[in-house]
Amino acid sequence: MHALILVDIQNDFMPGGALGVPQGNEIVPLVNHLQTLFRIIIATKDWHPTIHSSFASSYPNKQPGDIVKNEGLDQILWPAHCVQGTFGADFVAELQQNRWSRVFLKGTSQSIDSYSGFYDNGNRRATGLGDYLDSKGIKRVYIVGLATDYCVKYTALDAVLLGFDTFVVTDACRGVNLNPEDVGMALGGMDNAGVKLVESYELIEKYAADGQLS
Ligand code: VGL
Ligand code: ZN
Repeated sequence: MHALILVDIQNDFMPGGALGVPQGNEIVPLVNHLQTLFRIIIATKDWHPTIHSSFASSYPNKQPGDIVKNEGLDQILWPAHCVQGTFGADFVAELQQNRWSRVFLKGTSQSIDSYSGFYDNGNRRATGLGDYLDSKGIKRVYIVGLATDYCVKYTALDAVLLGFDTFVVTDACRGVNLNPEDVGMALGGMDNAGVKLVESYELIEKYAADGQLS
């Protein structure tokens, strides 16, 4: 069995949002099309408390982009984003949501961030996504969403570590690129770790030929 995982396709990650990902909006129609190829679709949602250790605004005299030590980990500081219950945290309205099996929340603990959809950045607490996939007999995951160089990357790396056959659909992702080479580095790192990088046309053609993706 295979599943499609939609990572953090939320208003604050759209251009103009609090943590706008350049061209992040462009993936939405493609992600909607890819959803039609899957029976099991799971979404992750960045869901932070108002004061969160990843927000520059939570510290005196810190700016987005600064790095602090938090619980022994390097934490990049971001503008406040995806605050629980706000419009910015909502899924993008154009995203089809009616066929999703489950939504997993991440970044909900004030004291530690969570880029991966599976675990927080200190690997301390699981979101439940891994157990859920196991309970459904999922062996292969296809990952799309935002952002390539953060949450997509760490979700994919954890998926490999957990033993899933892991694909990232590169044209259905966009990155932040704080540095212009970040997305390229993230893709290289995923490739090295055993993530399979594919483009959406490969899935669409395979589905048209076989009627299934596995
Ligand atoms: C993300 C930075 C902070 C992401 C979430 O979804 O990639 N990036 N929070
Ligand atoms: Zn976040």
